[in-house]
Amino acid sequence: MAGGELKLLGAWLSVWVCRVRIALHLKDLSYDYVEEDLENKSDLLLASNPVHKKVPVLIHDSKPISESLVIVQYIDEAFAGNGSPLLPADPHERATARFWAAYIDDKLVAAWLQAFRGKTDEEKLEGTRQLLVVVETLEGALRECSKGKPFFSGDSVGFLDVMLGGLLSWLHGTKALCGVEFFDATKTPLLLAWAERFGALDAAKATLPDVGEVVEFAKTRRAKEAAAEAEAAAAKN
Ligand SMILES: N[C@@H](CCC(=O)N[C@@H](CS)C(=O)NCC(=O)O)C(=O)O
Ligand SMILES: *[C@@H]1O[C@H](CO)[C@@H](O)[C@H](O)[C@H]1NC(C)=O
Repeated sequence: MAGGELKLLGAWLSVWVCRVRIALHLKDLSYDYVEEDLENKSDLLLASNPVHKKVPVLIHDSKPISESLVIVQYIDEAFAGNGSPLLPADPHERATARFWAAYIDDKLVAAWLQAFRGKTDEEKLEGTRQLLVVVETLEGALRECSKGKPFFSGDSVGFLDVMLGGLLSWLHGTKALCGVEFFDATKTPLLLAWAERFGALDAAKATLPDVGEVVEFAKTRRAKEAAAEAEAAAAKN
């Protein structure tokens, strides 16, 4: 088992940071958590992730690792002796898990953001339409990956569960923020049951932010952005 000091640079609202915290919890690893002010980033963050300047960054024995997808795989490899592996052993199953993780990062996030902050009502509507397609596609992915078991990875939580699970508080806020339910008993019963099961895990309860706080934060930020845009438009005239 690899040892060493672990420090995580994060932000409480970040779904990407949540992924890493969930993985660290599942592997029973203790770490120093540093909350970053994203409006005023620390020198450590700027030096550790000079390319993107984003959280999460995991620093293991002074060596930084960035990008949630990369970090979670790193944790799985560097601490292989802790708990059960997150990624499956079979190369094709590993590839499938990574494929769906990329789908979540590309398609799900793009549709969600468009539904949340499209510039016009039409743009938002198109976002919610895309979101519904994404959710049904993910329902199919869960059906295929889980093969009737409780998680994407089967009997226990794995890589893809962590990848989607990190987003859980925000996904529960979808109705309040985007106007459509993400988890729907009729359309996506498997995902709905998965979300309940995942949310009940210690690793989720200990790491995921409160849904109400996330929704409040997002609404406030959206209102501030709208006010700034209106001000900029008024200044032009
Ligand atoms: N693809 C990255 C996304 C990370 C990301 O977008 N982090 C946001 C916080 S939610 C951030 O640090 N933003 C600061 C900025 O863009 O200046 C990952 O998976 O880790
Ligand atoms: C930015 O952070 C530094 C130290 O991390 C602090 O001294 C400074 O007051 C902060 N500035 C603002 C505007 O919050």
